[in-house]
Amino acid sequence: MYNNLTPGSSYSSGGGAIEINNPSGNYGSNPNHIIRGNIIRDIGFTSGITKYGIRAGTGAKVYNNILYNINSNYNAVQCNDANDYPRIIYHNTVDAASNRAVVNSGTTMDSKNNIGPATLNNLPILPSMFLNYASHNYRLVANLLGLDLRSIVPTDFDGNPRDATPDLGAFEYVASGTPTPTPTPPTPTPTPTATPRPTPTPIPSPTPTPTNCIIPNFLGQRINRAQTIWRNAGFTTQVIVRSRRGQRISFQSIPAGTSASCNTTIITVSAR
Ligand SMILES: [Ca+2]
Repeated sequence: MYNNLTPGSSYSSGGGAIEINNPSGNYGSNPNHIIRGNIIRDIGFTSGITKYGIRAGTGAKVYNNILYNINSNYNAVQCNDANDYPRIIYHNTVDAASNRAVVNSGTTMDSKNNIGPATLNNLPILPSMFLNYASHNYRLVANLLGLDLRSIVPTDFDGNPRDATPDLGAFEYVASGTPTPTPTPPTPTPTPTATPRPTPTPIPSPTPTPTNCIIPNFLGQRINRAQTIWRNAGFTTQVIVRSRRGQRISFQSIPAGTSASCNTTIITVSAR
């Protein structure tokens, strides 16, 4: 029995909205009933009547079913009646208190990869597991790793294949939809560029600036002062003096006011 929507009903008191009866234990071999891909919801309370979501009264595989809004007086999945054949309860999403999600009463039950029960290989339900818990969209927002039961449950409620790491509940997590944003790689710290060491500019040897001095006026000066006058003007060379009898200089070989090298200029003065 599969792909049914079963709101608010029950076979009878002690039965389920989906009911596997076991009339007098008459099965000669495991009937292996299959209950998959159903939505069972909105089972209300009726005083004096027991109503389950799914009741497995004999051998059955119950998987990829969704159950919610089952009145808190009732168990969502109930395994009871004769302990004849195993009840395989895999990959159901049971939105109910964990102690009422999948309940076994004296049968050989194998319960794994269900969301709902707080038992080994199952997980109690949390609203944060789902795309929209409030509106009963129980598709997963992330992987919810379970056991690999693909030999029995190869696909999920939507028909998507169970991957190599099957997820708990009726839905395999499918990462289509909104892609996980690729984290922006951190901006690499730039390798500091080596500051080139400046090539030292060679300090030019100073070109000796020829120092010039101004030729002084010797005319009318005493001949014996010629060297002093020359030196006072800044020249370092020796004045050539030609004197006859006169005491006063009447001739100089370079006119006064001429600019000339202080260190190399040779001047001749004479008196008559
Ligand atoms: Ca998976």
